[in-house]
Amino acid sequence: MQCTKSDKGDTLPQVQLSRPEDEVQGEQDRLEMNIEIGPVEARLIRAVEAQGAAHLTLIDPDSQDPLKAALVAEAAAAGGTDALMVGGSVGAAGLLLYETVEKIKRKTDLPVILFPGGTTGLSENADAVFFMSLLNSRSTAFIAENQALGAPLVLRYGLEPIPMAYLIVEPGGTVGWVGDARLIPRRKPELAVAYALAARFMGMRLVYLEAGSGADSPVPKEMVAAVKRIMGGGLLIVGGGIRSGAAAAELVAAGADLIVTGTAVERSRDVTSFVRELTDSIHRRR
Ligand code: 1GP
Repeated sequence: MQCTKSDKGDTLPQVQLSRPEDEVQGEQDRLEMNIEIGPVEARLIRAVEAQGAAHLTLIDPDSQDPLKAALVAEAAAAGGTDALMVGGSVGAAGLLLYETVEKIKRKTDLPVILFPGGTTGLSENADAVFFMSLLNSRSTAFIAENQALGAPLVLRYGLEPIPMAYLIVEPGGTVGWVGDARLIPRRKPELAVAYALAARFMGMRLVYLEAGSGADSPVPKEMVAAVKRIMGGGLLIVGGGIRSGAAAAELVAAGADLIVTGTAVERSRDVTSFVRELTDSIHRRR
């Protein structure tokens, strides 16, 4: 560490504020690239185009140890899931998150997309991040502040940001409580449409309708259909409480492009068969 004299003449440690030029240039290059659709988002789009819909397996690092998480990911990949999401509302952070991603990446080549609850949900060894704003939160922290604090890390880590509106529908579960969401009533699809339209006008390419992990029932299909009508070329993600191929197929028939399942996959005794049931039910159903 270099030392320098202060005005008062004593010797102070000098903090290295500048970073190597090649690192900064790397960030500049990524900044140019990230303005457009990146490789992971492009892969999701291609999967939806080719199969009619795609499936994402959500792994919460807080639900099992990293090795078990990696085995679930490997089994889900064998069942035909299209990508992996890693994150959770509580405890999906730090070393546990890093090791979970690390072990998953050793077991599968599928893209790993972070699903963060805040800046601590970022990990540099993932491929991409759902860079999302919880538009129906009462708290500006979940709409814009966590995003502002996390954006420089996303750039530094080289994660692909996938711009997404996150909308929480009744009952909302843990994430609804943690995210201080003004839950969209299940019988008010027009409110979900209004938020989704606002998201599109703000340039977000994806909209996620979330009923909350472990919800008794998924987002109503009438709401999915109403939102799909205004999505244009954007992708509509639906998750929360989806427990069977039949439920997933109904949502895809209503307009969901991407189906997320977490709890049911993690609890399944035969992850590969269960994910195969889900993927067989949604692929080429439209
Ligand atoms: C939660 O939508 C996801 O964020 C997945 O929900 O755990 O109910 O599958 P489940």
